[in-house]
Amino acid sequence: MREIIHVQVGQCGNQIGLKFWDTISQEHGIDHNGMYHGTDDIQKECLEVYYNSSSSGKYVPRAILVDLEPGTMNAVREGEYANLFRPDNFVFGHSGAGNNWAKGYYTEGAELCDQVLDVLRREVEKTDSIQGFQITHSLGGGTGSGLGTLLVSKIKEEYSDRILATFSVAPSPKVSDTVVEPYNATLSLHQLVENSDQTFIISNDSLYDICFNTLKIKTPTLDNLNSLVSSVMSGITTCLRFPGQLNSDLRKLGVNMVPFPRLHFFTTGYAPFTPKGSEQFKNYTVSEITNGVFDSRNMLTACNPKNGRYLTAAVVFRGAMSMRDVEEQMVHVQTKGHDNFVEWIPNNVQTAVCNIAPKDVEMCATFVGNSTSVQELFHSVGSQFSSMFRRKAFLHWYTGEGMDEAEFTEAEANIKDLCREYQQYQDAIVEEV
Ligand SMILES: Nc1nc2c(ncn2[C@@H]2O[C@H](COP(=O)(O)OP(=O)(O)OP(=O)(O)O)[C@@H](O)[C@H]2O)c(=O)[nH]1
Ligand SMILES: [Mg+2]
Repeated sequence: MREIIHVQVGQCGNQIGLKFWDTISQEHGIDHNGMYHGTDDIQKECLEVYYNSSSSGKYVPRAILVDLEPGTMNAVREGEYANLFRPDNFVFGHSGAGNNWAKGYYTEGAELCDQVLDVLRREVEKTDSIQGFQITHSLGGGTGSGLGTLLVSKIKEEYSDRILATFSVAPSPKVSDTVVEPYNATLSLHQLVENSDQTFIISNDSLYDICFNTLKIKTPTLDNLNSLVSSVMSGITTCLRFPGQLNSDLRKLGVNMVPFPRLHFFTTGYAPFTPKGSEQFKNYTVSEITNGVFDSRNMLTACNPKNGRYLTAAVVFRGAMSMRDVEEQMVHVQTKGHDNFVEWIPNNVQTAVCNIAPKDVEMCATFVGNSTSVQELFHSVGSQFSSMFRRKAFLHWYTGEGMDEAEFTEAEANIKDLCREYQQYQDAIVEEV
């Protein structure tokens, strides 16, 4: 079996990680204690990808839960999933990283890192033929961003032939009021450019807007935002968890989605989003779902795909629907928006259909795009970074942890280069041969 080991780091990483396990456990018929009560054998077929099975019949997530403070872990241990996770896989410190990337990467986090890697190696030993790792974290805090990206680089070093994917939550002033988030996010992105193979970017800005504008939630909570994240994570991992053809492992997804190694930052999207209470009035068609998933209002990444071009994209449909219907609709959206796709990568949109719908919806689609418009998000974080860095504001918190100012300069330059690369491919046209 092609196993995946999941690592959730920091408060945000743990919250969205927990929601992910909640969602996929329900989809696979696994209860809070790890016991299978499914109704369809198909739920069981690929369980080993994300779960270890024990001789007692219990399914245990291949998950490691990490934080520099004990609070988040205690919440898990006292919550409804207290018995699901392996107790040895909770790794935590006591001090926190206080929103400081340098504490996560260089000092407090570096001290905890070996302990996490020990647990990780033990999990790897339990696998038969591991395909890779996935990490959930935020980019704006100290632990998930600092220790999270330290783990990314260590894992990449030790398991260089395996795929490393991250689900990375980008900060938004609407959701948080911590001033140094652009520093933490830029320093993290600098690491992810080099060491991650695939990064699914989820912006708190977009999550907030979807909750507020589309779902009509007046004061969205983190829990509301995280439900959207788990729908998308469940959608993206569908083909890894259920038998099927397309992108059925992380490597295939990477081969199809990443035309140049540094350009592995994916925008994500989902459809349908239905306000609570109006579900019973909706009867979606494949056409609505397909149009929805390409609509910029349904994107969970803070950039407008209309301002860029797709190098590649993939859509995973779920539910009972005809493949032919899906194919027709996909051709239709691509023809209609053909300027939005680079023409020098033929057939750059992949489609998968999984007949098993998620819980509570009859059909849905999840979108993954490698869009040059993602540079908008990098520009936005980068310009906030630069305006503070120019005046060396808050820098002492980082240099106080032993960090060199040069690393700030390098991170800033790397993100600017990345934007230039995206722009170059956005402008590229087919050349006559
Ligand atoms: N979507 C979402 N974002 C969150 C959540 N919790 C925190 N964030 C965002 O994550 C960033 C802060 O990072 P945290 O994950 O809280 O920080 P941490 O990794 O625990 O690091 P420190 O607490 O600084 O040691 C901010 O941008 C928050 O808006 C969550 O549950 N969901
Ligand atoms: Mg924290």
